[in-house]
Amino acid sequence: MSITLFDLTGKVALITGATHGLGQAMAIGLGQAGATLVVNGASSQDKLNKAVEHYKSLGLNTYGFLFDVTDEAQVIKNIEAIESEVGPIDILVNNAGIIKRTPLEQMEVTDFEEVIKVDLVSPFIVSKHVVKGMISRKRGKIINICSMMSELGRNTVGAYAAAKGGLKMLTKNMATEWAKHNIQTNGIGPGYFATSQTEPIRIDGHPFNEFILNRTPAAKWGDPEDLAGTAVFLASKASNFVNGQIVYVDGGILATIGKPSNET
Ligand code: GCO
Repeated sequence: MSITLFDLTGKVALITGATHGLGQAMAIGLGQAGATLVVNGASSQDKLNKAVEHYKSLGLNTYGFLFDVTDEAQVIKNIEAIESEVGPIDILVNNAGIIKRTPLEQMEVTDFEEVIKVDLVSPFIVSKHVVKGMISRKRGKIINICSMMSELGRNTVGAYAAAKGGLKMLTKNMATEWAKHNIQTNGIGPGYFATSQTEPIRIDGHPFNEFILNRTPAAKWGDPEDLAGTAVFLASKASNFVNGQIVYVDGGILATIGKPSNET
């Protein structure tokens, strides 16, 4: 098999929320496959600058753009700037997301709405404005970062599950509407990974840590690097006839009903 199937040389990849965590791990994978990286952050210029420096220290051609992915005016302005300063966006990874862990009956409506806005509405906003160029060029790759919560519920993450379940279906609809333009839209559903987002529920001795180690057939938390290969696959020629699929990188969680805690 020709390795050029996975070669991203000459491609421009925009990854939202890529200053740390899974977004950063996927961006590094895309960069190491040859893509020019455009990394987005929303919270601080300093954090974004540090991230861009880290990417560059790895020898990756990287640009940083600070904008709020939920603000359509900022999205329009920055996509125009990216396409004029860096080049047409070939690959879009909608990774930016937040989570709020609160029992539904105690959750403020404003908090619920904020999770939906960042995790579900922003992928729509960014994709709507990136896809215009992809349609005109008759090619593009869109990757939406879903979750185990695209398929399963869990106590206290109801807003996040609603958003990520919606993102799974939005991915299928993007695929439905845009495949005729040679644009492939798919999702990645990470399992439980060792990141800052999961730190509060991963510390040694936390009941959830034990639960996940038991619930995951691979019996470990994922390493963010474990996501890079799937991101490269879905961003490359190797997936040119793959559309509307959510690839779960979960150590086997969705494959199993689980086992009693005293069973090895
Ligand atoms: C949680 C976790 C999850 C994971 C991931 C699973 O509180 O259950 O943070 O949301 O981060 O989304 O796919």
